Amino acid sequence: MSVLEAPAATSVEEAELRRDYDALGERLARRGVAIDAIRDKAAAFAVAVPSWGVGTGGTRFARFPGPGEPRDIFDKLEDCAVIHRLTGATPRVSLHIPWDKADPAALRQKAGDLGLGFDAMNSNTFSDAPGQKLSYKFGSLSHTDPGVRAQAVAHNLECIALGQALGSKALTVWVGDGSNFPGQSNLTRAFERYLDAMREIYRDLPDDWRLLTEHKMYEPAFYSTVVQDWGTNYLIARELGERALCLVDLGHHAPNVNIEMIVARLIQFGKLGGFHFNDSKYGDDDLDAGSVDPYRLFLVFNELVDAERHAGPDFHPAHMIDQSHNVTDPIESLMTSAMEIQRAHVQALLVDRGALEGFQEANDALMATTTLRQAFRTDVEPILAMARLGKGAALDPVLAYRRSGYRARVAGERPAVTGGGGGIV
Ligand SMILES: [Mn+2]
Repeated sequence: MSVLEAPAATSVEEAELRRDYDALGERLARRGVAIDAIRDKAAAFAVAVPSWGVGTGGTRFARFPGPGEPRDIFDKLEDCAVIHRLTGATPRVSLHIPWDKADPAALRQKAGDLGLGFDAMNSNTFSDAPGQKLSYKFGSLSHTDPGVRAQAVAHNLECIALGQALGSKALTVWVGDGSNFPGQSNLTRAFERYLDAMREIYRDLPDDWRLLTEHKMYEPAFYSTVVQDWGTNYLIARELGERALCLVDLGHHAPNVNIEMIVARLIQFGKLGGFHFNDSKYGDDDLDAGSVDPYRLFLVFNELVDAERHAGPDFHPAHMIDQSHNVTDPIESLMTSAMEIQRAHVQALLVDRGALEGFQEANDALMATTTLRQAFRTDVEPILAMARLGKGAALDPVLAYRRSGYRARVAGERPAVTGGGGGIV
């Protein structure tokens, strides 16, 4: 088994970090912020890693696998463990079925040995599994054929059963259902069929589970999708019941859509279930979180931190990464993204909420937006590094990973793979 331990910080590194941290602490104290409390929240922050993210994703055109690609879910869990050991921020893995289907006892054993747990289960009715009786070519939960719908429902129930054996507490459902031509599908009937199928799944959802539905405006269907936007997603959650919540994948919106406002609306009506974090420039690009527009990521967390002040104990939206890595080492991208998400959270914690509310009440637009930017501009790296130090993670995870030689080692153990499917969801 390939396990990587985070290298201990040298005394020089630790002393330098302490000086940076103290200097930042002094600045924050002048703003009335106690840095240790922020560090503790940073240390408690967690985001789940997608099992499909540790392999090279590829695009619709090609896939260029790197060395040491994981061969199966057990290799994937080892790579996920590296990410968590070095960042201290990713204790759980989100599985995709049937890609990760395996004996639950073996999965539990492996994850336990690696110090990992399982996050939301993801079903797959957007592609045909080998040996599958009926095809999802023309849809799954909304298909015109009741036999296909029944097969898709049964698959989701199978995901729940496996998740229960693994200690998961949520099922995420994303369907590629939709149409490519005007007139191809009756928009109302398709949504009715989808809702009826989802009701069957929801009926069998364990009492302590959440059902997360994920909207996406286009692709693979390019004219219409059945669950195309947050409004439809909200309708689904409202129709199904209180344990049905909306999942927001940052890449599943039209360019320039105000995602933080969608987040605020879903929070206000108790239907925000969680996130698939990534970044994009044009569409569902699945780029690394915070790599293109870190300010947007910060603005999403600004809504979450604001909501936490008023929310009850049930407010704990799921944090998951959903990216596709084409030109980087997936482990490096996932570590970097986990830290960028953590950074956005910490920056949002630094917003002077009292001052912001005062400026909003007084209609002082300039000072209100300046208050947000003051928090966003704060270099919180010493806080993140100190949180990692306290957890025995690496001060500089990417540097530690490169020095470890992990990729070269697993490349020797895992035969090179060619081609293969994507995993862009
Ligand atoms: Mn997603």
